[in-house]
Amino acid sequence: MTQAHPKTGEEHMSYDDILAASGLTGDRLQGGDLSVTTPVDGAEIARLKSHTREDAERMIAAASDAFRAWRQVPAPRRGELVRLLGEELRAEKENLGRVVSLDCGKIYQEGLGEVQEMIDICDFAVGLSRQLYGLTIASERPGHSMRETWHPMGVCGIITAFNFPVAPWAWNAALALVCGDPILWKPSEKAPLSALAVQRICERAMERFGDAPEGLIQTMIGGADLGQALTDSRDVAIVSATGSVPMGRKVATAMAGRLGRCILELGGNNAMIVAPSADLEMAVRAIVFSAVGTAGQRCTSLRRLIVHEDVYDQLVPRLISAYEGLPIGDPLAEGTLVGPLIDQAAAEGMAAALKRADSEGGIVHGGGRALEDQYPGAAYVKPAIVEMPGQTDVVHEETFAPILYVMKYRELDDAIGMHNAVPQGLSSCIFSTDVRETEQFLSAVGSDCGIANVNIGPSGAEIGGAFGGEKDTGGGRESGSDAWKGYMRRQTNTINWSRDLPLAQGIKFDI
Ligand code: UN1
Repeated sequence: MTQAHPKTGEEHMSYDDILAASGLTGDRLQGGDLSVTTPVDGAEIARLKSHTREDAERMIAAASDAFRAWRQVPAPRRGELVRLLGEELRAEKENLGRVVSLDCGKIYQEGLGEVQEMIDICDFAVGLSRQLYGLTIASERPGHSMRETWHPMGVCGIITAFNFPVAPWAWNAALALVCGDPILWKPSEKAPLSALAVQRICERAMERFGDAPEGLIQTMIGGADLGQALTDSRDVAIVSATGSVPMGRKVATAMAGRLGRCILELGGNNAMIVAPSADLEMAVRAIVFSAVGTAGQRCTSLRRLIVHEDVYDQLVPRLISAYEGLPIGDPLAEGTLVGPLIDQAAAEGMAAALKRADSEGGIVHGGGRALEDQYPGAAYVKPAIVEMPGQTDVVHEETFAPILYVMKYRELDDAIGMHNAVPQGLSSCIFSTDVRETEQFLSAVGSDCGIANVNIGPSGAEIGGAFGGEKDTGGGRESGSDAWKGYMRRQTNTINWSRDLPLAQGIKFDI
């Protein structure tokens, strides 16, 4: 089964070979209840056996046992496991990148980028394993010291989405492992093969490591009931979930019910403000990458463009013509920039949003299905630009598809007002060469998002910064900076090294 690129006719590896190169072969892929199709052409590429709720309970118990051992392993030694994982990922970058592309339909270049994010966070976490720093704090009492210590927290459940089937797992996994927490992964049932490939890579790293406890790194395949097993169990200290706002609300509600900790990275409705002083050449490139990259299926995808009226007529026609030349097609073939949507429901969601935009006064450029004859079972679409008369209802929603709503502004304060008037708060950016404008955008009265950029698009964040956002995005932070603190428990210690017992706040209590 080889595939040819629609323009170049070039052929690439068969699906079976792609899976086999990552060790995914044989019985494991056959005879199960979960049909896995590739968005590339809609073909079934595996039938996996789903884990049951009982399996999930067993895995949680194994992870709890692993915790009792892993928390005692010195953090730099835990870092060694993550270092080996990074090495294995480097060796498997191309193979895994291809599986990611086949599994979720993103172009191979972006599949590679995702694996690179995994490698980067492993490197980051290895360094971190020697830097899980606490504080020393001045005590108000003579002969006393105070400090703050960070301890492993417990089992970390990781729920991930189809659009980034491996990198968000790695942001959580690499940190959790060095922090002393076993991990239990529930990948999207729409893209489970990447997770199986990663689990194999982890097993190799653990084998080389030597004495990793059984149950330290596990993956369970199946639907929402498995996610529920994680949120229901008091033995899962942390649940980190990436996905839709409704899914996040369910996780948050269940975790709140048992006062567990959750880290949420949910939807975005990310905007760019293009100011009159912007470098439009750069802006066009940034807009196209962030609006059509991953076929508009990133949580960080650019969805709203707020353009100053003085540059609107220069910018928008250039975008429309750039969109017309975009190579849409097989994501595994070289030269493709826009792969398929994940499934038919996603294409229907896009069509419905465009219809609503039209009825709300929008002028739609592009949109509609592509390559239907060649791939009748897949969901290829033409990315759309929609000129809107204002920020209408449909623009407030995140439609997981390549739709870019374009609106005009005159005053920066109004543009920032529009920018912040949506329920989501993940990523944002401004294109401007005026430092007053850019600093205002980054200030307390500027963007209300977790990520705010200047002269780059909203997507494609590096792993060194904390990743996440406010409002409906869920408030969690993953990846770099001090996000590791979300995977540990903080302990305040007061040590009396005097021969007296003074009480804090000067309280007298003589017996
Ligand atoms: C996601 O879409 O869930 O910033 C993650 C980015 C990538 C991660 C996206 N580094 O676009």
